[in-house]
Amino acid sequence: MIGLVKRSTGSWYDVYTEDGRLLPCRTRGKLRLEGYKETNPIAVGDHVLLEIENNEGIITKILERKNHIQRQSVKKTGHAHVLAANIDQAVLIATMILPRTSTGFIDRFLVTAESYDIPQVLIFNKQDVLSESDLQAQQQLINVYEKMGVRCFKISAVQDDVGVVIELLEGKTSLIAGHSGVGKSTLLNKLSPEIKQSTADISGFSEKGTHTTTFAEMFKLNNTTFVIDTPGIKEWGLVSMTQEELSDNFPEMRALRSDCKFGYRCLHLNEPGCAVKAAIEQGSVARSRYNNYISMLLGEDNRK
Ligand SMILES: Nc1nc2c(ncn2[C@@H]2O[C@H](COP(=O)(O)OP(=O)(O)OP(=O)(O)O)[C@@H](O)[C@H]2O)c(=O)[nH]1
Ligand SMILES: [Mg+2]
Ligand SMILES: [Zn+2]
Repeated sequence: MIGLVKRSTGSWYDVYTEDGRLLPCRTRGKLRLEGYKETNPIAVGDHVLLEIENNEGIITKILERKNHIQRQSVKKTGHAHVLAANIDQAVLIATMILPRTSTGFIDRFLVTAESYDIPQVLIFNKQDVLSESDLQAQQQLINVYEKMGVRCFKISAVQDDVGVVIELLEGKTSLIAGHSGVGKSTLLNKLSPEIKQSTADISGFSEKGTHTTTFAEMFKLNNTTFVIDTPGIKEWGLVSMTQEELSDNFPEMRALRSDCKFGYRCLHLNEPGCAVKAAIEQGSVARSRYNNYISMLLGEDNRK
């Protein structure tokens, strides 16, 4: 029987089965997926083979992944943690305040998803608490990201009808990510009466950085629509890629690469005839994107 991993605690798993059940499962022995070295061999979203014994499943095999998204362990142990497997889109919930999401964090997230060929969406939450100047700063960001083809939405998960989000998720498996306290679980709870994730109260999350959601968990909205709530992420460690690969994961820079005099060897630093540098002067590549690119390239502050 084939199953879909809904939740993993490391020692046991909740798995949706083909015949519509939700079963607690264990593994027998050590399972490894060819070519992976991460801390968690079975991830949320994995398709697995199951044997069923006394209403409990035994996972006997992890089926090949369509894709996965992982981030480097912040402790730099060389380990990577797979956040989820087999996803159709990566949705980042961002907030201008309470807490503030930096463009560095947004860009690291987008670059990572892009490097796995996973389409990205940005949802700016907490519209109800934004001042006039927050709204302006937010609009500038949205202009930057929409121009490069990332869909952006503005919502208040506590006040709005979230129909637009439901539409965006329909028929897909979506990873929902973002800093702790941005409202991931609050939003998901609104999508279905069956989702009852804990959310922090206003005082709870703000300064202390405590995480309310501690495990990634997938929820089924209907037979073809799944969402994955994830624990808040403080820092986003970039997975390793070569210096030349990095700017290819900035779509607006990738589009200019062949116009650079040095082509694929151009790192868009101080090379002559660099089309990216020219585009920044003309305003068609955002300076914030370029600055974040440079900081990732030079490995400065690489985990923010
Ligand atoms: N004002 C306002 N508060 C919101 C909104 N969305 C969520 N909140 C509040 O923000 C706090 C944190 O929300 P959660 O849903 O727990 O945040 P989370 O992203 O799941 O956090 P972690 O599970 O720790 O990663 C709660 O007090 C929510 O009520 C919003 O649109 N506006
Ligand atoms: Mg949460
Ligand atoms: Zn260049």
